[in-house]
Amino acid sequence: MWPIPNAKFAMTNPSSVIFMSSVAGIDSSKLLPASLREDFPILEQLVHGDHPLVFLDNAASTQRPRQVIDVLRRVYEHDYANVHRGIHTLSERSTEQYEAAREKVRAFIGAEKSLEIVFTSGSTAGINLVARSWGDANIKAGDEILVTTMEHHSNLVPWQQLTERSGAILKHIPITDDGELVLDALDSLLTKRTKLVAVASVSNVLGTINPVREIARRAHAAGAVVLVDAAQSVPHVPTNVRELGADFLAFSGHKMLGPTGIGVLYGREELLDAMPAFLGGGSMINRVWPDRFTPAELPAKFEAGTPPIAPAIALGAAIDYLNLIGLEKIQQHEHELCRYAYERLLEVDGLRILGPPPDRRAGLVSFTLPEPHPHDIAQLLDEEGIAVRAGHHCAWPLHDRLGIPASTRASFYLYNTAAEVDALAECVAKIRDRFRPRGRKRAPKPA
Ligand code: 7TS
Repeated sequence: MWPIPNAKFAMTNPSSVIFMSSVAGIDSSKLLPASLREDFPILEQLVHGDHPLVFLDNAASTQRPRQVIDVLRRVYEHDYANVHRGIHTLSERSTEQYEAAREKVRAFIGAEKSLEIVFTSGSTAGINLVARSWGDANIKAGDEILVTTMEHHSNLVPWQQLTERSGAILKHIPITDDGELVLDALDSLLTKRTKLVAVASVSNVLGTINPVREIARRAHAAGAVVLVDAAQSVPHVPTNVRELGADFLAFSGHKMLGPTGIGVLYGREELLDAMPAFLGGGSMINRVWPDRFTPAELPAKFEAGTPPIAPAIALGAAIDYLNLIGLEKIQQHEHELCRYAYERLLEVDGLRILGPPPDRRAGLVSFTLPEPHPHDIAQLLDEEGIAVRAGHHCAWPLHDRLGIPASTRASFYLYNTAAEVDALAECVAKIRDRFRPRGRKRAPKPA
């Protein structure tokens, strides 16, 4: 039997007995110890009266352990000053820790050099940087940019804007009804005119794990550059940019236990070097005259102005925390929770899960019910203390393709438990029963 995740949860939730009753379908040897929840103070609270918070909105943003919060506090209480400017003690301390964080990021994603790591404010900022700097310099009318039907708007709109500016053409790798890429279409979609393939490594709605390595291999053979939107993969699965074949790769700190306002753009040195500076201002220059400037070396060339100093240092602490637990173990934990959620949610009559089966997906489950609307489902779950996201999840074209206006999404991270999956499934079943059209009986369970 799965151990009670924390004593408070079981004691303060009268219905937790029900939640605990059906955990036989889970292999607890594959889960992380629930005691690590003690590192996350925010998870200890009750919401809407006596409901323990069940936080299943991690694909939107995760929570932070004390170890990360403590580093933020230490930096501001002890070490903070602007970086790469002062010769004084605090500036030197700040600069040293900021650059140490860059080195941690480099090692975490297997980049060759730390000058290939550009600190941004998040995935969106990183992708826009590439679209503006690399895109404006390299894309012209008639060129083609290839994305997929399942992209988050952050990896779609910047390319739409680039095609508007340049007269280039945007094409999409289609998906199957199961939410997987139709790789066979790649051969005809990749042409001599394809200059860029921009693809999410994991879909934020379907959980689909895309075959990025294979896509990159074929894109490179066609002479195209590959950008990976890794917002939903770097926090959850071991990543090696060189093995993946990524020329650019973007992700966000707040989705991996770090603060908001910090993200990373990895770019191959050769590409970053050849790109014009994007934002202009302090720090990104080598020399300035009244009428011109020369850009700084990498990565400063792309870090104009005062960067997110404390958030970058705290991102380093988040990486330390993830490394301590081990990304393989985190991945296995999420996979087991996701597999279990998949199984439990499918017990709910009429519930449709979007995307591929659990063995081919990352740790999130989006679903719809015939009734009520996903927003109502999310609100009713919230009343029970369960935080999920509802809507189009910034993937409107994907929802159009699936023929639905919206979906409800539960997304897991290292601190979630099987009991929380049970809480979700029990509440969704209750909601389904409440909204079942009058006179309709529950369909018999399959034998
Ligand atoms: N790419 C993907 C695949 C994402 O899931 C997100 C955020 C982004 C890019 C943008 O990241 P940001 O940190 O720059 O905002 N996804 C979500 C989500 O699914 N719900 O809220 C934000």
